Formats: sequence, structure tokens, C-alpha cells
Amino acid sequence: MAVVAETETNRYLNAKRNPDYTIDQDWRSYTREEHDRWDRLFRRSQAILSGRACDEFLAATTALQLSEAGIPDMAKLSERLEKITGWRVVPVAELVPDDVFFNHLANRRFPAGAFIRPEAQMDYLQEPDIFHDVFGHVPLLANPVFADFMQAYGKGGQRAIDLGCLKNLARLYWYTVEFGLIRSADGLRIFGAGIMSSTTESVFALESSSPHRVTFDLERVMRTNYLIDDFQQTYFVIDSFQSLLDQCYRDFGPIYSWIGTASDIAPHELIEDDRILSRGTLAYFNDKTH
Ligand code: HBI
Ligand code: FE
Repeated sequence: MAVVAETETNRYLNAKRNPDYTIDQDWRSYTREEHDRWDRLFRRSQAILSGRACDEFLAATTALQLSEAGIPDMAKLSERLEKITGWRVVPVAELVPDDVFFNHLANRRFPAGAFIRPEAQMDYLQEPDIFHDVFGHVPLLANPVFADFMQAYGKGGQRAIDLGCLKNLARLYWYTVEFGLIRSADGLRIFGAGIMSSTTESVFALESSSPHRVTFDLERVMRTNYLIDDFQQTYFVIDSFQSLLDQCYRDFGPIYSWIGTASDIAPHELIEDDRILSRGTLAYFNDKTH
């Protein structure tokens, strides 16, 4: 059976790759089981995210007609998305090289995994599958300000590679696009796709007493390491998408040089300048290391 599970995980690894690493989604090849898995993931997340996801995300999910009607056809989804912010969603088989990824973002193309997670990994998988990418990332690309931020991030990516500071820029992406929280009139809300596409982390990030919650600061985030295989120990909170976008219009050159002289910050560490919204107990983290 293991063989079936393996091949089931990502059958797109055999797909022909274009020079820009995109592939043919071949929407007709999805099986009834795979469409049903999308529907169960979608239903489960929607139930958890009402009252937890930011309003912009919930509104965009409706506007883009994302629903429990099976796995979306990226070409049709792109027609709807392009009319709103000019972004398209392009199918890829797996993580693409950083420079290719940044070039897509700089041209308002979001590379989305075409495979859907296997039954055995419904709750968590490390590689971005179509549910993480399309359900988690795509809706906010319909928000004009966030759409501008994502393109600015892509344009900054090549420069970060040239300056040897990709690590710092990847942290900005990680603590916002993947695991960011945002202030709202009704309290903290989720906008990061890594949280959005995980029902357990959606609750943990907002309600657990374990993690720290700290006001976003660009330099601080760029110095902070992160965990790729577990919940985050610190979540950063932005005031608005506009405030995040405004940060991106600064010249990162001087920031990179200052950061080069400063020490990295561990995922669970707090520093003196932090504007702490809630200091965590780190109980989840400490229990895991016992
Ligand atoms: N490729 N398909 C895909 N999706 C990603 O999210 C992605 C990637 N390549 C590189 C990457 N992310 C990150 O390392 C960049 O933030 C640097
Ligand atoms: Fe992601």
C-alpha cells in the first residue's frame, strides 16, 4: 500500500516542466477522491476560520468563488483573479528555485502546487500542496494592497539574492505571508497562509497562551529565525496591509547591512525593543523538548 501512498502524494513530479518551471495542471486528471479531499479540507477550514481569518480573506474567498466544489481549475480561477488585481495562479510541480519564484511574483504570477496532500497527511505536510497555495495564499492576492506587496516582495527578491541577503528576506515572507497576524477592530485575525491552511495552527496562533505575539517590526523580523516543521513560537502582528506595503518601499540596502552586523534572534526569544502584545509561556515548545 505504501507504494500507492507514495505515488499518490505528488504525481505531478513526472510532469513536463516549462522553462519557467510551470506545468500543465491537467485539471481533468483529478480523481473523485482528490476532489472530495479538497471539499473536506475546505469545509473544515471554513468552519474554523469564521471569526479567526481577517475579513479581507473571507470576502476574497467568496469573490473568487472558492468553495467545496472540488479542486479549482487554476486557469478559470486566474480569469477571475486577473480581473480584480492582475494576478494569475500558475501550476507548478514542487518548490521552484528562488530566482524563478521571485520572477513569477514580480510579474503577478503566483506559483501554486498542483498536487493535493494524501489522505495520510490531511492535517499537516511540509511541501505546499494545492490546498495550502490556492486556499491559503490566493485569496489575499485579490486584495489590491496585499497584491502590490506580493509583487514588491518578488521585485525585492532578485536584489536580495544579488546582495546575499535572501535569508533575511525569506524571514519577512515567513513571518507575514506565511504566518502573519493582523489587528482588526474585533481583535487579532489571521492573514498568513501557513496558519490559514492549518486548522490546528489557526486556533493555536490566536488562542494559545504558549506563543509570543509581538508587533511587527521589519528589522526585527528579518533577524528572526523560524521553525519549518512545527507551530511558530512567535507571531508578528501588523496594523494593516498598507503599513506592511509601506515598509517595502524603503531601501532594503542599508537595512541588510545593519542586520549583517546584528545577531540572529531565536524563534522563541524576546528582545528589549519588542512591543509585546502577549508574552507567551512557551509551554507547547517546552513540553515538546522534554
Ligand atoms: N516555490 N512553488 C514555490 N512556492 C514557494 O512558496 C516557494 C518556492 N520557492 C522558494 C520559496 N518559496 C521561498 O524560499 C522564497 O520565499 C525564498
Ligand atoms: Fe506558502
